[in-house]
Amino acid sequence: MTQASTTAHPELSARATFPAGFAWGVATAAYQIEGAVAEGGRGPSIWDSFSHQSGTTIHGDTGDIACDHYHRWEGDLDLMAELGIPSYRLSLSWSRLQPTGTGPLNPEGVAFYRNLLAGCAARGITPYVTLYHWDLPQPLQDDGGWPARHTASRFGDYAGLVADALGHLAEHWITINEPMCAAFLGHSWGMQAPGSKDDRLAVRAAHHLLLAHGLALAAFRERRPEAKVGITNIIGNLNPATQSEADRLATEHWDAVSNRIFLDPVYRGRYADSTVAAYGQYGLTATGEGAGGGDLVQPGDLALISAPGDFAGINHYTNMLVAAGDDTGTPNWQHVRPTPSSFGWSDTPEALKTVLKRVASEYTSLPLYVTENGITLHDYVDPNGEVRDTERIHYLRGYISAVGEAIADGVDVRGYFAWSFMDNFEWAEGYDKRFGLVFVDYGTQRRIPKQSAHWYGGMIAAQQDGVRPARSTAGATA
Ligand code: IFM
Repeated sequence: MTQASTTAHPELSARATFPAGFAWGVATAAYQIEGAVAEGGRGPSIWDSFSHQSGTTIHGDTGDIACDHYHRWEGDLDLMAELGIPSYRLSLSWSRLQPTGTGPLNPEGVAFYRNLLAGCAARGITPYVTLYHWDLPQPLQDDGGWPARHTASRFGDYAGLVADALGHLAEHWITINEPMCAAFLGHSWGMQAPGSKDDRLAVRAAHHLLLAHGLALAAFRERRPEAKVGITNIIGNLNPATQSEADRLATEHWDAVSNRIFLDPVYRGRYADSTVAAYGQYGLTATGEGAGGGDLVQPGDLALISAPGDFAGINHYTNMLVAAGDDTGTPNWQHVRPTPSSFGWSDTPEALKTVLKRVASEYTSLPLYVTENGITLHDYVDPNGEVRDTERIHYLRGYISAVGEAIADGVDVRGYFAWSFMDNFEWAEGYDKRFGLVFVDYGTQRRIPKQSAHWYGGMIAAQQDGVRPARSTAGATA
């Protein structure tokens, strides 16, 4: 690990410390910001199809225009640089790069991302690139989607082509963002694309998303051995609602099917017994080796999935209390109160510290990156033209302090990416939820940095240079 910085920010915990070279950034994802869904040779993705079906998103919102980043990316990168944000996690749209999910890459798509990544470099911004953030090309969905094993192979092929075409433009590559959401929110809960409600499909999708990670990692190792590659998982902090045995078991179950199902295969090379107990009925086995294997987990899969990566990406938002459910066996959970967020999610930074310590002590000694963390609020532009999101500043101060304290306690965390750079299309919640540090007036596409954006830029400057924030952050200490 690199040497610890001695610089502290007056508004962070006095115990917080960050290593020199710590990556301070913001994050976005292609479908949430790009728009231009029918331009540049892009093909349809499952999110185009899903969001255009009636009743799937709030107000029928779609990502057709989103933040129009496809046309405004230069201004967006300029703003990022002006705010003093040195690292940017973005995702590539698979269907922009490979419109049908097979065959050669689309030259216009390659040019777009080449310019974007070169544009980052020109502004001194370090890109962290995600290969898959939920926008599967629709033709691959028509051919079975993630529940079909061959989709993982298609992803491995795509990753290899991307490594060849763009691999030299970024050092850090994230294979898959939050397989939990892609598998379960998309195939079991029906609230995200493709919208199925079938646990069997979700479990199959989960395994194939992990296999896709393994294949993409192998493709990068072969073609870009210098690249640093990892997967990003969303990890919630779970505690039993009461001391009862039933609530303890419900918490263990929820952990098995939301956290461990993705952590154990990648970092321990097998599915946990508790996960197999829950999903064996859908064909999930611990390793796929030996007797009793089915067609889902096959010999060799876990070796690919658990091949050593270079870092572990962690997205964290939720801190939940889990209670035993009814006789269907489905646990009940609720977010720890109070919940200032407009999603009902809590502002409880200790939870992130707990998650970081858990991953470091139970799963991996790889460097950790917090690849997403943030809060959605009812932000608005006030009569002075400002967006005073003091709750977001409070949230960031707490969570960033928690990361710094985890580092002080010995956890090797190398970066923190606020979700999100700007307000964007929040999936089924459409434009109703605002996670950005920058406010987007969707009607005019005007960008207005919120107070939190200035606070974050000032905090980064102080970490890097020992300089206190130049701009007043009224309300920041409220
Ligand atoms: O907006 C999403 C992002 O795409 C994935 N992680 C959670 C964020 C907030 O819901």
